Amino acid sequence: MTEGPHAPDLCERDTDPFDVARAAAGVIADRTGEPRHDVALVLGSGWAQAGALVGRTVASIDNTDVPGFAAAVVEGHRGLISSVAVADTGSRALVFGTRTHYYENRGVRAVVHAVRTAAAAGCRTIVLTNGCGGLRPEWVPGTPVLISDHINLTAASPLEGATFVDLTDAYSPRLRALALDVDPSLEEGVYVQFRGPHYETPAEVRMARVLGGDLVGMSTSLETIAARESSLDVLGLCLVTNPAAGISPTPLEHAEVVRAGEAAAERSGRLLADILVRIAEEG
Ligand code: 8IG
Repeated sequence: MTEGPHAPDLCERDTDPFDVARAAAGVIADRTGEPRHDVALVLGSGWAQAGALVGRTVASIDNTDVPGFAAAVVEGHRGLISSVAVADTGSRALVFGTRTHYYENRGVRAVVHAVRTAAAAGCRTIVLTNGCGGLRPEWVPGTPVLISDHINLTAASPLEGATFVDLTDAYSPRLRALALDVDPSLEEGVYVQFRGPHYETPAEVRMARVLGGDLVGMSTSLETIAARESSLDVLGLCLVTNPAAGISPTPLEHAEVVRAGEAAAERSGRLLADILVRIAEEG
């Protein structure tokens, strides 16, 4: 990789995405003054406020200054990569304020670039958060749910060539136990990644249920696959922001969802902060 930060060519067939990730990690190290980070955090819909509670932000870099990253497209997402000191643990978190979704058509490499950059920056653990639809009626908007496993319905993979990665326990049982220790009332569920960007039909939601799903969304699964390829331990955290299509008898009002998300921000923020402290303490 000799290209500058504005010409990463992540999509070029001849480009090694891991070279771009190493270049990105180099820029992050230079710009944050931190040669290595310990844990990575990807903030999905509904988690931005929660992310602010994680610790003291030491440095923030615009995505567009880092090789392979593009500006955020989803409104309400910030295209910032931040270096955050986790409480007084001495642990440094690399916080991605936004993600690239598969439906953006930038290619799967772009979708998992943050994950590979986190690994290249020294992270051993990644916390992937998202906003999603819930398949269980009791999960009212604002309910945080741990991902226990996933079903990838994108028909895509971030792995290229004959790269066989085991996905048994892809969502670290150790980290799930740690999260449950922080908050014993947390629920767990199977996350189903659809391609999007449209939401599901009620028939597709019923299908997801039959398949064993509990949550529907448009992210996370492909990132988890890439994280396992790079030997990162994964914790997946969903914020149910709406009942999936056809689950609620009445169409949900957007204002209600927003209120529920705001009401949940304090709980999800504290949860995230406490989990990162425990990860810092226990590795
Ligand atoms: I926020 O109901 C959010 N993201 N696929 N379905 C899918 N993605 C989502 C949903 C949902 N809610």
